[in-house]
Amino acid sequence: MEKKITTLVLVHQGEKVLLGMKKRGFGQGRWNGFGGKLHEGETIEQAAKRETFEEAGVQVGELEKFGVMDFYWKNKPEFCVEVNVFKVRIFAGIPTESEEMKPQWFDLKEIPYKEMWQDDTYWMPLFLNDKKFKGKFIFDDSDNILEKELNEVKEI
Ligand code: 6OG
Repeated sequence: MEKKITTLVLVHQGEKVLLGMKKRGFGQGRWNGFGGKLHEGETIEQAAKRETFEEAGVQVGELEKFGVMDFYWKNKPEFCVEVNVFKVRIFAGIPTESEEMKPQWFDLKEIPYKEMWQDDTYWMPLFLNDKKFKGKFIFDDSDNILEKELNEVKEI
């Protein structure tokens, strides 16, 4: 099994959430939080902060871990992406476009789910209501969900 460990950071302040349009690579053309793979020797938290700075130009304060999910693709059974989801409420700097991401604030009532990964539709409402979760999703070739498992948990 080839497991890719990744991070995902969403800045959530009151009625707004900061998302970025992914301009290249995995998930291109979708709005998402900021994040990516770990560099050698990094903890998950260090990688989460570094990626958010590289992709959106903001320095984040405390990271709160909200979820862990495993993603699989039916035609690639030996491959898994683990996404560690963090919430950030405080940051320094001005969200700035990078080569990888174009950041934009969204009102919680206007989250662009149609232009996001399908799994976001399920876990984002929990996340925005401060609920923690664990999940597993299986996708087809076109990134449509074939199977899902998502549970609210007390502790991650
Ligand atoms: P790079 O491999 O480009 O980082 N990611 C996902 N995010 C959501 N919301 N749903 C998924 O469902 C995802 N799969 C991966 C993790 C990839 C970034 O995309 C996230 C990373 O932040 C399949 O470095």
